[in-house]
Amino acid sequence: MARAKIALIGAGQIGGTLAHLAALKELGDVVLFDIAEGIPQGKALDIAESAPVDGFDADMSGANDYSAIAGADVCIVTAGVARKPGMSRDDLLGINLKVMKSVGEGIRDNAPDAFVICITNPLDAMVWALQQFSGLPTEKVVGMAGVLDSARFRHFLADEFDVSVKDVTAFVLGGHGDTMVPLTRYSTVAGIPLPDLVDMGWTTQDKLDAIVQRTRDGGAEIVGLLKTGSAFYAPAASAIQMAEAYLKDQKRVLPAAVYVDGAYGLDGMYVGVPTVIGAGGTEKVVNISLNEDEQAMLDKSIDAVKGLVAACKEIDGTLA
Ligand code: A3D
Repeated sequence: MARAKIALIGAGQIGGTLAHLAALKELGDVVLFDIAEGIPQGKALDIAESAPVDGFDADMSGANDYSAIAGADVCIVTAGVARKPGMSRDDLLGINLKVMKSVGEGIRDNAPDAFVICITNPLDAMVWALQQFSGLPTEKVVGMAGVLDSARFRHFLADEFDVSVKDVTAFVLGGHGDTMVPLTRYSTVAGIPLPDLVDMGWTTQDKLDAIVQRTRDGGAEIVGLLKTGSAFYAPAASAIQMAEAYLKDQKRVLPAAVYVDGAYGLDGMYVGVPTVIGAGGTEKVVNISLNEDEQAMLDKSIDAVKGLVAACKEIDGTLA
């Protein structure tokens, strides 16, 4: 069987890391695409030259023309600009919306059967715009945020409890932003929910609240340290997990920005919820029951995403 083809739209910090991870995991042949001349070609060649050392078989190429992504099975989109200190994700909206238009059209014309994973911020609005501009089915266009946000939550929890990250599961709902909803009730250490661990004296409610806030601010913490850009290792690892779930029909249950129509009382919008990812794309939305507080936090997050989508429509009148 022919190898899968993975197109990476945007060959910046995340794009380069995605290419390296996809190659190391032998997920398929990789095409890096960018408007910057030489960058995708240079990164592709550099990674190809590591293949004899690491021992992977994957063709690596770079391009500045959309024809190079023809027939891609997966497209991962990081094209656009990233945050600098002092900027919110929402500050990126105007610039990145224009980028989503050209990327969406490029995918529509060259890789209409692909599973598309958007990473560009502000995530929930950009994945919506990308689906609109590309015209691909909603179950084939998804946003990466929840895997990263819950990975950050898991890392902080494992640190606090001094246990393996492998035994910590975490649940994050809502938009990718300051209003995201880390759900402690559905987050566990080896199946034991976090509120029970507070009762067992493993941690305190105050410490847990601080970890929840640190998770919400996780992106800004990295931006503050790096100063010249935003996180890229963990975002890339998270998107690769989603791409692998699709390519290998793993039916992974992962939090992601998916088009929700019906569940959670929503009538057609992109927001972060748990979803099953397999060969059909986002095959199912997992509709969990929320208590009053959780529902209120989710509603606030949904309102923030709706505000961003409305801003997109104001900027680009062709968006319905
Ligand atoms: P960066 O290293 O700047 O790479 C972006 C690349 O996009 C650059 O190489 C640009 O040349 C390229 N580009 C710009 N315009 C176009 C275009 N029209 N067509 C093709 N390529 C273009 O950024 P990065 O890789 O660090 O981050 C990429 C995006 O991911 C940013 O919008 C970040 O805010 C976002 N991001 C999202 C998360 C989430 O969890 C959702 C996390 C981290 C970063």
